[in-house]
Amino acid sequence: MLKRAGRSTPDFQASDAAHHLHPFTDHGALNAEGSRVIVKAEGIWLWDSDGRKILDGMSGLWCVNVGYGRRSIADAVHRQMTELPFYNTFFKSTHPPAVELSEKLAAIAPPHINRVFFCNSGSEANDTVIRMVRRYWALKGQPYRNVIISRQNAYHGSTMGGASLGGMGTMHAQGGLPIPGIAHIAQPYWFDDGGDMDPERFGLKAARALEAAIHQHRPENIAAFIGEPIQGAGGVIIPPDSYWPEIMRICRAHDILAVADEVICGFGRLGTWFGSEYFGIEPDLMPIAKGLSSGYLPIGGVLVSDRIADTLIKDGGEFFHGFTYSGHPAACAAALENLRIIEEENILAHAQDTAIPAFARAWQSLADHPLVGEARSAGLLGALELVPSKPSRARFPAIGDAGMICRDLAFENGLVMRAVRDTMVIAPPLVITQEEVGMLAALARKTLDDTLAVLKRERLI
Ligand code: PXG
Repeated sequence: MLKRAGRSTPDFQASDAAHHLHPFTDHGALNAEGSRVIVKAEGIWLWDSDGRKILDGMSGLWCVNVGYGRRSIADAVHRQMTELPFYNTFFKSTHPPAVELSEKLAAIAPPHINRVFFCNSGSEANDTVIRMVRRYWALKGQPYRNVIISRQNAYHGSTMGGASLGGMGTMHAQGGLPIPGIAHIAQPYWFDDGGDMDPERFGLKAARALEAAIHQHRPENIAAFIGEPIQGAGGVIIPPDSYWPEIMRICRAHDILAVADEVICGFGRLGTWFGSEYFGIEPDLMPIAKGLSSGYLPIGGVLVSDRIADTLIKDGGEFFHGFTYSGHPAACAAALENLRIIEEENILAHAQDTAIPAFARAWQSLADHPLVGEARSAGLLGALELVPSKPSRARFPAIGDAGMICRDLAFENGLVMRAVRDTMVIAPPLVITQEEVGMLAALARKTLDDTLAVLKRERLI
């Protein structure tokens, strides 16, 4: 057993149960089992406090794009902490890491985007989106344009604003959400909602729900549409090709701002710098976080198009918004080194030419498993739909049981794979090698076999 400062796994677990409230956690269930204690990581691999090696198929939480163990990020942060550990970016101040990271982001963003507003997380980025979009329309003399349209089952964070933009019913049911002025339309989830329609026709139908919502809330009141290029936390929902072009056509036809939440899809997840590039769309705002620093330090931001930035700057006066740690020097230094690694190691090319094709083949090979109703992937995002009797797309009667069993067995087998209801999702680091993709697929197949055996034993199938 690996010990840290003389502490054993049960010791960590007892103290964790006594003092630590975890995010998105049923503490009764957690404390009955005890937390898994992760003590170190290298590349795509984690080690727990019992010395078990686990393949991290989730890149931490969809974020460790360049993999673990990057000494040069630690060194860059150390240098920055020694030189200037903190200074704010309010009150006419700035500092080199914030300047250099803004410059770099402007260079990799699409040509119509040249500015960034910094914050500390994806949730704060989306709260910033709400405030910025409404401020923009107020400055344009249309303050009544304040409705933002999002999708059911979207995830945009856990603050009051982020959770309101998100379309998670379970979150809305706690704490009186959503806040006013947010509307939700159906998601482009062909597997669950497509029925007999072919995916491309279904994609158009799902996009046209936006047009219907615009009319329902009256076009003159609509400020923006927000969507993740591919929904991550909702279950790696990959929209049909017809979806995003139609969404953009509708936004432009009604002069509505388009926001692409790039928190998961940004920074190489789909083999391109941004998910917007992957789908060929040009949004007005792009909230970012996660892969911006590969999770080494917390940092987020909103990439702001010239259209919006020019209005805020020229007509705006003061925008009363920001955070103590907006553009934190150490976090900016981590992000800069992370972006340097992505460029100098040609990680996007590795993803496009090697990792993604290998992953796509390996993931697709799981489609023949009796439990798998659909295996889909885009870039290094994948999902498996678990069903009781294929080819029917009907779900298990008790939704979520099969997914939870599969997730726990994956861990036992040494693979982190997440369950969203009965959809297994995966998002390995971009640096995964062909050989490691093979290991991932073998672990996933063994986990599916074990899950099937348990479901049969428990008479759930
Ligand atoms: N937008 C998107 C698209 C996200 O995926 C956020 C915003 C919020 O980011 P912060 O940094 O505030 O957490 C996210 C976060 C899950 C899971 O279980 C997903 C996220 C966060 C926590 C859990 O899949 N995504």
